[in-house]
Amino acid sequence: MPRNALAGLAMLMLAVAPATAGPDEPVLRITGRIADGAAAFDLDALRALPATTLETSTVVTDGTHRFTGVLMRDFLDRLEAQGDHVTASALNDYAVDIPLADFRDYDVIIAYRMDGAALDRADKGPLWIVYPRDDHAALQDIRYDYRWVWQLSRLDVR
Ligand SMILES: Nc1nc2c(c(=O)[nH]1)N[C@H]1C(S)=C(S)[C@@H](COP(=O)(O)O)O[C@H]1N2
Ligand SMILES: [Mo]
Repeated sequence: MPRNALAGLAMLMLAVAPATAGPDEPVLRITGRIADGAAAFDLDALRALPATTLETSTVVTDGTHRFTGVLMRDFLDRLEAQGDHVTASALNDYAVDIPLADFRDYDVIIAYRMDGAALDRADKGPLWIVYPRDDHAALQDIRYDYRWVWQLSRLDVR
């Protein structure tokens, strides 16, 4: 294939792939009651924040896994979030309200890595809200299972 045809093909592929987040695509948008009204993070920006690792079982995987991500409490503090709950929404249009109290009471993370590998969009990624389920009996409950939003894409602070 001629060189300019290849270049054209590459441009076309970029143009028709809006659903695939590139390195600089925002993966998480935050709206509502935060200091600046709205914020967006790409994966590199999230990875640049202080990281927390936790090991836990989940209701949708076998055994325990090591999750790495940002502590939700610190993340929302950084954005000067105020309010009562956040509505967490996902790429598959799933949405659930999570009381902000969860993040004070528990070390909940926005995970971007599991067992050392980036979370794949086809497998709960690129972001997954992960609770330290194995550390607290109270978290081993369906009420909290709903809040483990995988394919997380938006937090609306209310
Ligand atoms: N993005 C997304 N996250 C989600 C859900 C969903 O449908 N989409 N289901 C929730 C529910 S109801 C539960 S019990 C857990 C596990 O759901 P699963 O078994 O469908 O993976 O994930 C939660 N997180
Ligand atoms: Mo569920």
